[in-house]
Amino acid sequence: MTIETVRVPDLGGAEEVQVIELTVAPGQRVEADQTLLVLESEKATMELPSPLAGVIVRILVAEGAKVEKAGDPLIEIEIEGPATADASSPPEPASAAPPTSTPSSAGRRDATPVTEAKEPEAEQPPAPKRAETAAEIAEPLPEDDPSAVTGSGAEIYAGPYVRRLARDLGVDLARIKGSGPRQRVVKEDVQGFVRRGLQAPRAASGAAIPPVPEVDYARFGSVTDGELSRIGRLTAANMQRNWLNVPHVTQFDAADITELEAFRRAQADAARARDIKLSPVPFILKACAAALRDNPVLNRALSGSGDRYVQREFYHLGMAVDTPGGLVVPVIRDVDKKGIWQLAGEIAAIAERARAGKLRIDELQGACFTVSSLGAIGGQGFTPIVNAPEVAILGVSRAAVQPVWDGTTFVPRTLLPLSLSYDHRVVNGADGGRFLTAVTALLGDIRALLL
Ligand code: CAO
Repeated sequence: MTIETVRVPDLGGAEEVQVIELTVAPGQRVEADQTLLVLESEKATMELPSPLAGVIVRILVAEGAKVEKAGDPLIEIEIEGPATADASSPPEPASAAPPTSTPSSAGRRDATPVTEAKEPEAEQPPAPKRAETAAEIAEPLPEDDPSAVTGSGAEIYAGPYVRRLARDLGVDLARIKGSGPRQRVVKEDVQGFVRRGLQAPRAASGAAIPPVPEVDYARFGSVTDGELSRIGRLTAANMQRNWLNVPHVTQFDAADITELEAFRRAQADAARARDIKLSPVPFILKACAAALRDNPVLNRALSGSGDRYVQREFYHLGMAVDTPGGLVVPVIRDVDKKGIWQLAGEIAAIAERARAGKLRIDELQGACFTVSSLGAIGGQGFTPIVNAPEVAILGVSRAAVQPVWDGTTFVPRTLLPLSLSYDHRVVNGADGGRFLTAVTALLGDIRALLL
């Protein structure tokens, strides 16, 4: 029988160290690396693992006891096999390297820091204002927030330092899910709780936007994580800004493009000769420019203060392009002044440059209105988000042949689903309705585009 003595490890110079939890009892069998007890200093909480498998013989410290110096005995274990040379020897003096979780060549583990914090004075939690406690400032965690807890106070694992910190800040530890071993609440959990509460918008007025809870999806299955592309991050910020600032209305209609499609097909040879692909998109841009001219409200931009507008007298249209890096919206200038072939050529060229990531900044600026065409991809309709300070955007879905009643019988017609979203601060429903009716009429009879 060999008795190993587990001793106080090198604590990296920490002065006040306390045994905050004993996780084993005399007579208990333990495996190598199993946590025997938890030590806590003002800087860190650390688990002390068993160096080898064996049976606990004696525990030489009590929970709450102060640990005086490195090398003091803590627990005796009867181990299977010969003792290791250094298992019972005192660790290096406090000036040596801090504890590490890397097993030594003998398979022995030193104390594992669960949390390593900066000096308390270097990272003080934000001080609560006036008589308010941090807990009063902090928003309650949503019930499905994984960091919210439902256990009673009696089940809370936290050391005296953390309890004191929580008490000083007015934080109820029962509301915090610990990140330490056995869900022990550590100093960083309390600080994070207070920080999140301070950063969260106050809900007192009822107007704040509640934050979306962070979910640990790994609890439910295998996951990987990744970073948004630069364009993806910009798009996310723009979409959120536009979604939050613009009161949206979306109106739906369908243009009968049977004749347009017949005309487009009839241009197949001419398109080949010009080496230009002729899709419905240039016709749609052209119809939008004409409808904007006749419905100038949709060609306005609202001032930041919201009490003035700018009436644009040009017709530069943004065109959403799906690229490998994300969504970009280059601008086709003076659409009203250009013919269908020129527009088709420009659309193809600018979409190609967008996909190659070769757009210039000025090619992304100055749009009055945006067209987002998902027609080549599919779908029957969607609600596009206005690209503020523009006040309207047209979503185009996939055209399909449908039976249409002509007064006597059903006839097959090619219908193009359109959805117009607009900023209801600037555009009234009647304005939107007139604009969309104009677009459908122009696409239904493209001869009107000549007028
Ligand atoms: N209904 C049916 N077919 C359509 C169509 C529609 N509404 N619109 C285009 N098509 C057809 C075209 O005619 C073409 O078919 P043919 O070769 O047989 O003629 C095919 O779809 C491919 O078109 P395309 O995508 O190459 O070219 P396009 O001019 O239609 O569109 C562009 C150009 C840049 C708008 C498009 O490629 C694109 O990137 N769309 C995505 C926009 C987007 O992501 N919007 C969402 C923004 S919000 O998240």
